[in-house]
Amino acid sequence: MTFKLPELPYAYDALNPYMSAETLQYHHDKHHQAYVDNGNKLIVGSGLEGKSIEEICVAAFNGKNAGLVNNVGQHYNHIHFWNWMKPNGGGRKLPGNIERLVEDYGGFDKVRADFLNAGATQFGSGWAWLAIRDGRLEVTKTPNGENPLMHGSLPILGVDVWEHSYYIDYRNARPKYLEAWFDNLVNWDYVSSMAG
Ligand code: MN3
Repeated sequence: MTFKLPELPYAYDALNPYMSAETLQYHHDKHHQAYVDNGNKLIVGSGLEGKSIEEICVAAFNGKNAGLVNNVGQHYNHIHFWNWMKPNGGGRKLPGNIERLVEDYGGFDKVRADFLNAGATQFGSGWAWLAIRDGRLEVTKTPNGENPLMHGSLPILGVDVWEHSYYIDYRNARPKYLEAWFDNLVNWDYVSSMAG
């Protein structure tokens, strides 16, 4: 497959004041584009050309192909990251399938606290996640371009904690970024669609 940079699903300034147009321009146009370009180079001759992006994530991780793990992993992560956000997102009103997973986990406040803590404690670059394993919600974190697919669960929400995602707007205050992101930007309908 040939990887392609998707359009942002909203205007660059749509997520103000929680994520600036400048952040989105660099993050989408430069960083995500670089993962797409590197992925297209690295997939050639890997034997994985005909696979889906989800299959490539898993096969690259199991085959210890670090270049593909990070670049195709990041492509997958960012395709969804743009959609995990929307203007006027966040809030405590959850779609039914997500509400059930959250209640089973221990409630909204526990999910929020564990997710923010996972993001704050991921050392260096990476992601914090809500994922589904064996029908139940789990909160995880992964380094660099890895994602829950590579660890046997289904990602339904992920937040990018690479500095390129928050440094322009929040400088070193990663916990502040995580709170603003979770409370004001999360597109729960997209989370719901990923949970099936
Ligand atoms: Mn990123």
